[in-house]
Amino acid sequence: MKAFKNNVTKCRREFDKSVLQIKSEKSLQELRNHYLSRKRGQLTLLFEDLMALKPEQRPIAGQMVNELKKDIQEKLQSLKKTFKTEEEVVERTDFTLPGKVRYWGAAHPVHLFQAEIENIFISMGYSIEEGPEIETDYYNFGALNFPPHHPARDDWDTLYLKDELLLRTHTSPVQIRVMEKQKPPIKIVIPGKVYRKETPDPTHLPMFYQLEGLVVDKGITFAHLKGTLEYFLKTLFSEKIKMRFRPGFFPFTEPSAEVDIGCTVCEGKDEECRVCGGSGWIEILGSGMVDPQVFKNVNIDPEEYTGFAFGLGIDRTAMFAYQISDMRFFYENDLRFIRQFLLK
Ligand code: FA5
Repeated sequence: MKAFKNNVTKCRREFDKSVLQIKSEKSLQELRNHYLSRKRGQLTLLFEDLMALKPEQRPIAGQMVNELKKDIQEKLQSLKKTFKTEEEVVERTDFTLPGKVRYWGAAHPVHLFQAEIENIFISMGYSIEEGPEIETDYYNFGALNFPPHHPARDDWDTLYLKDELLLRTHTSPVQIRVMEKQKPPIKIVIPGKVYRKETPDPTHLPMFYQLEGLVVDKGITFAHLKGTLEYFLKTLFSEKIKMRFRPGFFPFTEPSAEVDIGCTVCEGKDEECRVCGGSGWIEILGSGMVDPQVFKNVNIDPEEYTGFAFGLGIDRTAMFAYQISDMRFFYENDLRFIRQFLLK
């Protein structure tokens, strides 16, 4: 009986020592198995030993083991609760903390601006067309009245691909594609990306957006071109916008004109303005009356029909509308810059 009593005391001491080492739920479970497992647990062994005692000793011995078992169970139970509370602390939501801000993807400012421009033309009865960014020499130049080796081709710093293919340098080739399959009356705008071998600076990019306009019908004159662009720019900017038509040259329009607006960045007050170069004016589009040769190239009779066309730089116009001093900001992917437009 004495040896049995010693075993119970030893078992209790060892348990008390082990319990202090417990740091995780896993080690708690291991400790439970070590003492309480039905098969080889320490208490099961003690109960087996008890059976070897004399019958009159067994009740006292049984009481000792049961007490030990109860103590062990209680300690394990309270330990388990501490782990639970720690876990719950981690899981509980603290509603006083500031929330996590999740940003949704959104349209790019240049695309938002493009949509604004499109809507003005849609309200004037125009429809929208698109064309490929990889073009043939014929559509980008030939059909637009640029003879081979003509010096005018040098003005378009072209990125050539292989064979007759190139990255379109303007949206004008889509004029040809539309006139080939559609007979007048035609009243369309063509937005899209264009590419030029240019070094980026505040007003030039190697990839930028243009919006082409084309109107072909009987009796279309330069007055229609002028009135349309004036209405468009006043709607886009304001009634007060300063604009001027300047003689220009494009092989596919005759006569041709470039359109400038008053510099919205310095308002003509800064002689060293990096945007207008101190002139107070900035060019935003090229335009003109469709050259009769272009009509002949697409089998439209120039004696019967006349038309006007224009090509507007979308990024460049956006820059002035938003009074941004450098067009490159649009493509630097700085969210602090981009998000300002989403809040508009
Ligand atoms: C053209 O591209 C002609 N296709 C426009 C045209 C269409 C004339 C129809 C007549 C009839 P230009 O190269 O000037 O023209 O470009 C037109 C506009 O694109 C410019 O006024 C400017 O707003 C914009 N632009 C030109 N080059 C760049 C550039 N590197 N970066 C950003 N915008 C540019």
